[in-house]
Amino acid sequence: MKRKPISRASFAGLTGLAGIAALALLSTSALAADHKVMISDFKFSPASLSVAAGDTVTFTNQDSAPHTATSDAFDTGTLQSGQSATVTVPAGKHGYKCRFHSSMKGSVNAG
Ligand SMILES: [Cu+2]
Repeated sequence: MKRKPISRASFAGLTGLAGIAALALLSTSALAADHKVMISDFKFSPASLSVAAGDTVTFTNQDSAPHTATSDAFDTGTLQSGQSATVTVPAGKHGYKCRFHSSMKGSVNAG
C-alpha cells in the first residue's frame, strides 16, 4: 500500500493561502488615494473632505504666512509658504485647525 504525502500537500495549501493574504495586503495599500487640500487666504479648500480610511491628504500652503493642519489624528507640522505635507487619515471624523490661526478650521471624514 502506497502512502500519500499528506504533509507536503497541506504545506502547499498553506503557502497558497499566505500568497493570497499577501496579495490582499498589497492591493489594499495600492488602492489608497491621495486627496489635495489647498491653503490660501487663511482658508482650507475644500474645508471639508470625505475620504476612505487609510487615504492620504496632501496639504499645500499657498499663503505667504506659515500654517499647519493639526488634528488629534494627524499634524502637518509648520508649512512655510509653498510647502506641502502628506498625512495618512485613520477612520473617523477629524476636525483640524491651524495652530497659528484659530479661525482656520477644516474636517476630514474617513469612512
Ligand atoms: Cu494658519
